[in-house]
Amino acid sequence: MNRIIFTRWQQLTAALMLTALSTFAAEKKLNVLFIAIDDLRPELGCYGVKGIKSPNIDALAKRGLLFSRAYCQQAVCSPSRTSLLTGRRPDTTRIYNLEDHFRDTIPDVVTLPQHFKNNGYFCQSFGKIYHGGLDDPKSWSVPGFLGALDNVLMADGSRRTIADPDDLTEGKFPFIFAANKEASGPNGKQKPNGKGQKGRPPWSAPDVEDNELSDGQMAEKAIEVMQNVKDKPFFLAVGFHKPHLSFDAPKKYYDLYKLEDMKLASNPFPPKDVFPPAMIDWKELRNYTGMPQEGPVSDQQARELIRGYYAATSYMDAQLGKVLAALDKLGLRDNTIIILWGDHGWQLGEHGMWCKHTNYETSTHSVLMISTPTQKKRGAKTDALVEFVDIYPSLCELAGLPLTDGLEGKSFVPLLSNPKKSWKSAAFSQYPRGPLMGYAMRTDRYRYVEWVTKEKVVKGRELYDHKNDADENVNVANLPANKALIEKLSQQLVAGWRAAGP
Ligand SMILES: [Ca+2]
Repeated sequence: MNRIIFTRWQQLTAALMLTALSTFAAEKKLNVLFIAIDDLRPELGCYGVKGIKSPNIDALAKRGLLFSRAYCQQAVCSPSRTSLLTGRRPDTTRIYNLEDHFRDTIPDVVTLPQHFKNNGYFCQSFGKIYHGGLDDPKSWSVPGFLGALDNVLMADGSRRTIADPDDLTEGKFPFIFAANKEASGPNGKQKPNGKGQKGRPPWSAPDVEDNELSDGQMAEKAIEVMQNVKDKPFFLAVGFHKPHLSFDAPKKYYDLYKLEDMKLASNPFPPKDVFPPAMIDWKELRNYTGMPQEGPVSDQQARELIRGYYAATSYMDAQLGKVLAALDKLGLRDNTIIILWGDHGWQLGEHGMWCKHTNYETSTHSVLMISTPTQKKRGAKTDALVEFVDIYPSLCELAGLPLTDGLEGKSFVPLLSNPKKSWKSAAFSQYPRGPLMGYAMRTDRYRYVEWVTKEKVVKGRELYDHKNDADENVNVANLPANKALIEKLSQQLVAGWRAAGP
């Protein structure tokens, strides 16, 4: 009898505590600081990379959970961001390019920030959250701060405003180009050849202050708004442009790195037995002045590009540090969820390729970490396979918001308390190439890709065994010995994310 009373008392206490907790959640909503970083691959100290200086991201990882195996759903800006922000995969958003808008394909979708806005949050974006020119006013409480290069210092000391970094041409901004030529040294390897469509080099190291380039300005604006809205629940989305091309960063960040220390990729060749459509000719980089129109970059250029990527990353990291310091100074850390993600990976010369746009590990594997006020384990790492579509339901759970309909990811919140928990059996990405769609699946051990027609006829397969071949240098899909394995993986790929758990 006593035991029954005791059990009931326990149940009652638990119920009361739950009510108290949910009342607390309702009264004291957790803020969200949502940090998007353009083209950031896991080339960071906290991911075990030596030589790159990313102290602020590393410090955030120490205060949160780092996802060592997070995958984007399509390795290019707008499809990846649209998928993440709507919680749906590209075959549902039907956004596979940089032109179409999801309001035309899935007009009534409730985006992640829109859902927070509908639940009483102040939502604003800074810089690139949706891809340039494809913003979504319904997502925000007020228009975003999009003046990416507002107020740029000119060589004559005057200031100019431009809306789009792609307008950054030598004619309009000679000081950046002059600094670049100077930094290139007497060999003039970076001298413009006049062929680049954008008319600017892929990197520059102007001797300017942080806030004379766009990410510095964005950090200042985000801090200013954070101060103004600190007393209401907020969802602030800060989208840093770097390390996206062109790698423009103040000279002091270039001074952190020596060109001769930059390590070239060990595999500057296509995978053995590759299915050719899997590869790209990295036109995005070739468009920049001084880059070859065909064939590989020189070793000197490769080192300059890697140094540029590192310098741009360190510059962005320093701006992020200012935003996080402001959050601390305002006493908001204890009431704010911080999530940081890169929108996809980047090839730094692996397989002889640059930029993104592939289904390889180098393109689909990106950065993800989260730090919440309540998490018990800090500085932990999880090897669980997670996908960017998981971010939407995870933030809902952490903030105590209901899930919206149609989400195609799974909240990874259980991993915060148990990073070793058994999780998804696979992560899925895809990339269109001409008439084909490449469907990629990353399991614990394998990367398996099928290239299919509209009618789902398989035209090519790739299989990389990460146990023996972490760099994906040998496609073993066509080996007779792997026939049964291919059959099994193909079934798993076709069964898709719904069957992958957890
Ligand atoms: Ca991007």
